[in-house]
Amino acid sequence: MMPGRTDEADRRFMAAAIRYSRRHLGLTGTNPSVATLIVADDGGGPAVVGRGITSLGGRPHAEPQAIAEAGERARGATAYVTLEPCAHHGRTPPCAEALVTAGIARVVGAAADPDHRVSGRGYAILRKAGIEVVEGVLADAAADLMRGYLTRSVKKRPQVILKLALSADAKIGLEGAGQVPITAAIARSQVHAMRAEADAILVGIGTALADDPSLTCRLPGLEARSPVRIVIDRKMRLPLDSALVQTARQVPVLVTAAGDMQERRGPLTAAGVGFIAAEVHEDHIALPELLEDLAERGYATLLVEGGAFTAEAFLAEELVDRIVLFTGPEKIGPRGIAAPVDPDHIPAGFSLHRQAVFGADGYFEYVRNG
Ligand code: AOF
Ligand code: ZN
Repeated sequence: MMPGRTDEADRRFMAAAIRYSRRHLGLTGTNPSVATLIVADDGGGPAVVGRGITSLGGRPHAEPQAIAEAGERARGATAYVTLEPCAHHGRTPPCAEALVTAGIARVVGAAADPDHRVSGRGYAILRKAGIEVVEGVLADAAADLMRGYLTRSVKKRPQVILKLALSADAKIGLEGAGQVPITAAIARSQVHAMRAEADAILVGIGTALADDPSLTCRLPGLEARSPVRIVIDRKMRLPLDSALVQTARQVPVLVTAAGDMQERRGPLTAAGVGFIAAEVHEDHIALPELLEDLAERGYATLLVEGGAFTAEAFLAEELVDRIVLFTGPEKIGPRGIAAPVDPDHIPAGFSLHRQAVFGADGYFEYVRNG
């Protein structure tokens, strides 16, 4: 086979594996959602004979499932793995060893694994057993979907995605007007899909009071994928009759609890709300410490949905990894609340990563460089 053709086929199967890995985003706990495709050529051209994806909650891993499906056809086949196969004995035996035992001849990997128990050891086990290993195929695309896992592993905080909806004149709402519709149904369903893929959603108390949002995923069939909802609430002002509190028994709500506000906990606790003991710096909840706490709780991706004050605070402390802006076609006017960031004013250090159009609405996604 021509070398060029092999590369092309490798990229094609890896792209399919990466697309497949997206399916369990937000469902694998502290594990990344990894996919494995086993591809064999029984004479009729290469074909997928086994598929695996990290299970709900994080285990079993992807590889043993793909191997089980492939059965004997795994012998001599190529395995496409979106993350370096693990090398450690956890609750499951190392996936690298499982690939060796199954008789896989060739492993094509995408992202490297920073987990100190893996980090190069997985590939080393494979090579030692005589398996041909190609590393780093579509590594950036795979890492893009695992950014939560990678950020939590390396920085000990969740990946922070800042999402805002902007009017045509770069406003995010109107003082005292509650929720102002900015985008139409397609863009809104994209927001709900982002919620499903996140581990936690956060808003400031200003937004909770002004908009009374419920912050759940309401895509038909995906309602159960609503992640935990967090409110930064220095003075614990979240009303008992708010949509968040009223739904706290269906989808968890956590309120940042500063030490001097203990007396407000009782009624919220009775309503099913939980608390995060938070540090206060200069009368504001300290964000780096809060993020550290969220990472310890196992949250790998945090979706920050506003408002302006909260968005500015995360941006000012350089705690935002990704900015997603939805833009609507109508203007809100001079009385509107100015957006802290808009497509013409993106902070230094971010690059445009993806752009799309949903009807009359726009979608702009920026990622922090490096
Ligand atoms: C794989 N395949 O599908 C996933 C991997 O706690 P454990 O034993 O499940 O190990 C967690 C680590 O396993 C995690 O930090 C990452 O290094 C790796 N995830 N590895 O071979 C998979 N999800
Ligand atoms: Zn594994």
